[in-house]
Amino acid sequence: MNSVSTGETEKRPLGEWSTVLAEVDGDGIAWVTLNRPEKRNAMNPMLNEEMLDVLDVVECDDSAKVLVLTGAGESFCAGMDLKEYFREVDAGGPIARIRSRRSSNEWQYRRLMFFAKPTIAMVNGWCFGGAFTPLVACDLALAAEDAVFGLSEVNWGIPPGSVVSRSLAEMIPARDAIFYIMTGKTFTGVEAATMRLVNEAVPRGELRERTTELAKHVASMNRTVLEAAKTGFKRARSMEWETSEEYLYAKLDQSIANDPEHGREKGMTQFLDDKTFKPGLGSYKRD
Ligand code: ACO
Ligand code: V55
Repeated sequence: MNSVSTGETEKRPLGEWSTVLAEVDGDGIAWVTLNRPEKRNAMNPMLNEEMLDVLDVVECDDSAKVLVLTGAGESFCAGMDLKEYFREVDAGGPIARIRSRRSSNEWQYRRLMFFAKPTIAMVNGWCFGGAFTPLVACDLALAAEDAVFGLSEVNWGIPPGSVVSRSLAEMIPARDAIFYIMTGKTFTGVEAATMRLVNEAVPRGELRERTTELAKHVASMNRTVLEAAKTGFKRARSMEWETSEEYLYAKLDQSIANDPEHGREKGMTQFLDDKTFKPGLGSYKRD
């Protein structure tokens, strides 16, 4: 998978980074490509620092409606960089480790999980260890059928650290999670879809096209509502029922108040008065 245009609309760079490629296309899709193919896109401290900046730029750029996270070459992401993130940071002492962990965790789940725009992970190949965190943090995920996943930490003499195991617990059944965490065995994109780690697995040759189709769909939707809907779901998961009711109603009212498109009002008018739209047959007509 490379980032060269394949019949899609023209892409504009969002900035210049040494380990990440970020471009936005004419459909409002921000393609964020982890770009260390010679190291299988392993996450080193430089990539972690740069991703913080990339996420800021994509979040603030008005032309970007949806973020797609993928990897250059044959790999999605080979996890943490064993040399630069573990060995070299260890040599730098305890403060170096704290700072390095901070930028890593900051982008991989804190920023990505509650990103202000919809996010899609496009798992084009290898996905190991630390890569599960940004994968789970993305709202949606598609994988190549032959992509290979693994919690390889046990092979390196460590249990999964950071929020890797927590991320798995959020997304897949405990039986599957514990099996792969304890054995370090690999599984394919097809198996990842079966255990619902990804929404769908598609043949490698169709992955970009299918992702573009899904990304265009969410890019065309009401952004205020999507942000409220996803944040509502992700935050309410860990709340008491009573608190979640209160909170989700607050999100609903906030969404109505903040929606410059007045989607609710428009939809109601189109259904109740004009009788020009039925939700089961498509979305309401925007201006
Ligand atoms: N950290 C550092 N370097 C890596 C990593 C990594 N996680 N993964 C790959 N590389 C480097 C290799 O050392 C090699 O570097 P070199 O060319 O300087 O020797 C280069 O990337 C290419 O890797 P190969 O192994 O030659 O590529 P291949 O296509 O044969 O295999 C694969 C790819 C399967 C991803 C293999 O590299 C691999 O198993 N990597 C380790 C994956 C892993 O266990 N990650 C989890 C780390 S622990 C954690 O994330 C918490
Ligand atoms: C992992 C990831 C980390 C880390 C230690 O198992 C282990 C993965 C994202 O950072 O600091």
